[in-house]
Amino acid sequence: MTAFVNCPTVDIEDDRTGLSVETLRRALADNLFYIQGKWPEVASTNDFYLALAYTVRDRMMPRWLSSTRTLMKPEVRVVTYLSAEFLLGPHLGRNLINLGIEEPVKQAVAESGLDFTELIAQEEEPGLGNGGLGRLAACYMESLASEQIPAIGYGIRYEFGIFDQEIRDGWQCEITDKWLQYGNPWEIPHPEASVTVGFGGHTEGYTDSDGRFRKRWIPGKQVKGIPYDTPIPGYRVNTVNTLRLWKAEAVESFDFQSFNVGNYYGAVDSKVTSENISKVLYPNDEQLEGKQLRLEQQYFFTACALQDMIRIHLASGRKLDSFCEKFTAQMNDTHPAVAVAELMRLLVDEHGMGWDEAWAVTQKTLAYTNHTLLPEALEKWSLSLFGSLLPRHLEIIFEINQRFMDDMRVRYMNDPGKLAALSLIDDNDGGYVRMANLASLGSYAINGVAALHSELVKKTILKDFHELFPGKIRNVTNGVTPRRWIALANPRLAALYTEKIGDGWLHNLEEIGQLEGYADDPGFRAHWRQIKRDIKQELATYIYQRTGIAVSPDSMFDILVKRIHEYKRQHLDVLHIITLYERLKANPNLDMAPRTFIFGGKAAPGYAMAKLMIKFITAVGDVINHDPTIGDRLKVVFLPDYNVKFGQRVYPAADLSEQISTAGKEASGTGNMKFSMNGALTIGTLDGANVEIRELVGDDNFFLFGLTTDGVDALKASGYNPWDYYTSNPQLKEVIDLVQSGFFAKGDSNLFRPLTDKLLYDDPFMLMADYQSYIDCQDRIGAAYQDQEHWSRLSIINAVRMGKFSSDRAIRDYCRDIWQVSPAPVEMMAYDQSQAGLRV
Ligand code: 26Q
Repeated sequence: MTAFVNCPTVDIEDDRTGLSVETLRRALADNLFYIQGKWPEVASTNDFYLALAYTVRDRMMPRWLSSTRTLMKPEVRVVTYLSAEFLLGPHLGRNLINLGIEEPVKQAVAESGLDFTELIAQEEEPGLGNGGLGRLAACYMESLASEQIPAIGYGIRYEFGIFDQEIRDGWQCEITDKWLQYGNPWEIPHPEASVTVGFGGHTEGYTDSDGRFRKRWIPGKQVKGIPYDTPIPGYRVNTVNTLRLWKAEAVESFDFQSFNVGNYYGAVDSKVTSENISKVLYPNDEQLEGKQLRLEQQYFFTACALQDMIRIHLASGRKLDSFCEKFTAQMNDTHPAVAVAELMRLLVDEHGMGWDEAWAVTQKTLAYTNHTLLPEALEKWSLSLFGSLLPRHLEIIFEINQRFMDDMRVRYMNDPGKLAALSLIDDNDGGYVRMANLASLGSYAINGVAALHSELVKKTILKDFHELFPGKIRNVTNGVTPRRWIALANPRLAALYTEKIGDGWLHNLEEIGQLEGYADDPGFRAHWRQIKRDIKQELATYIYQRTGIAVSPDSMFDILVKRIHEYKRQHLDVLHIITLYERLKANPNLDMAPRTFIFGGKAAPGYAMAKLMIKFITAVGDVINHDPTIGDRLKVVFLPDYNVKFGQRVYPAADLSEQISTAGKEASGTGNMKFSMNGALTIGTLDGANVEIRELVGDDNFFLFGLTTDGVDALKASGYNPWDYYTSNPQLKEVIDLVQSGFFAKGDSNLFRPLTDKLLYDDPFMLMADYQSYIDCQDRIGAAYQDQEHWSRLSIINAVRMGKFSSDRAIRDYCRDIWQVSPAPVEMMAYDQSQAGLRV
């Protein structure tokens, strides 16, 4: 078992680490009995799943603890990833692959009379994220471990993650995600490592024993942060990094003072308030104005993380002036940007460091990743809310800003426009703290997430910072982990790759490029098609079970899965569907490639237009799917509750990947990479990472349509009028008219009026302008699909050119261009059982 060569504890068939089928079988039985406390006869599937999970977790332990010891060594540099979201997906399958123990475990499960697939399916995924940003954090944690980079992920252990979605009468309903209700075997709480975080109160000045004037913060309330650690094993290496998520609890279970005066309920109330902080994940695209709890969450996990890092650093015997040598902390968007003020406060107020030195340390520790250009998504907090919750931090931010503005006044000769743009404070409407400006100033590096996006960051939202600090804004194009998105999601494709070129591609995805020659091999193409056909059949079965809609695996699977948002333009896809429908109605004998349109994604609960878009998709589907003249030629499916687990089923089944955002709006996209890696061709705009995907697969292999970012800007500048497109394009007019007639709404011509009105009279995302180009492109795709040999060729070339989009490459880019950190292979430290229980 190559995976464990360095691990002294596993040469023997220890019951907790042994890997023979017999030992694994016994361990499974023991865990069921001793941990679940169940006889097999009465155990549920979940009990067996938990027993299996503990069996696997035990086998990670020696490496996990050795990795933690490695990270504590004073000379080892550590990356910390600060993120409000980690959208992990199920652990079990990934852990088996990365530890290299899938085969014996499968066998042990079978010999125990259990169904492996059923146990895998039992795992409730931790949905601790909204979408791309959270999933990126999860891919990066996995690649950091696989690249043997010592790293800690810091975030929040939400009790309720992203809501579960149900579709009732075509509308989205939100159900609380109770992911912890049947237990979480992957986490280990460490109450002994708890920290305390303050909120509210006031600040006061004092003179310290050296006669220096100092400030201190007297918080109005305190909350305890308890770390829950989850192991993240790298692929076939000893490194097992830690994801440390914080749960909020009251400092004391009861406020005894209130209790003693007879206010029992009041006392419990304050406990409840503290625990609210880690209760629920906020959906994005919600109006944030005045959401105090969200700011509390951000400060909570950031403060916990920084205290933890300082503890680790001091424990290794070093001083805080070298903190930035030990750690680099990556801020995943501005959600942890209060770290700039908190690190200053810890260094200056708590540890007595001088301001200038503390600022230098802070600026050398933090780095910031931007994920959006949408102006409405840029975080800002009103001074009144910020000041009441974090009074000392607001003072620190004012101080940072004052010094910064003083410098800028010298540089820009009082150019008020420049100063206003750079300032950390927005002076409108009572004043706001601008989190992107705070993060940009307090960091040593800023990066965008795709080449185009990084250029746009420099040209738009951070233009003035770019001019001031040339070279500070870099690009690191996103990536996704091939272990989850190929090996786990698409085992048939993985087996084909390994059969042809060995399994090195799992470490180094660029190796799949060697397969390109097979695109010309008819036998290989047939095999490729067969794999896709089998997976489509499986998805068809699943669709039927979930929705009762029968779809044909011989139709083209045309898939759009991602959060529902106007800029992502799911409704443009629907306009195409209606166009095809009208064509078929007008000409029932039309020769066209049959298509199954599959949608998935959640809408923010407060985003009415996004929810209407879901209803629009389902309503159009209801009509078309039940129209007997259409048959298998068009089917429209909205699959409820799109999540990571479900993503693993759909990416491998796609023929066509829809990446159709308005140019300049999608920072990168990562679904585009997952589809392409699994052999789907892309229809897309020149947006986000689509640009780089197209560069690699070549113009002939990518179905491009729509305006470019420059085209969008120019059209807007020239006075964009969507109505003109409606009146001048008969096909488009017919489509919109049909929607407006109430045809898809049982005659209710008002239901979709907000949607069509917005397109006709405002259309900020320019669907009307891109419609014809989209339809023409889809027609080319339909024709290309009719020639299956040709399509397979394109599909193969497309997939094997995706090497660049491994998150391993992205992590190596971060290590080299930003973090200045190198791999630190973990040396296994012996766990001597004969000494266990002895204090040494
Ligand atoms: C902010 C404040 C308050 C409440 C919620 C939020 C919030 C939460 C999540 C704001 C934004 C998000 C998520 C953003 C996101 O997922 N962005 C995506 O990031 C991906 C990874 O870089 C990119 O590929 C996508 O293009 C980008 O949309």
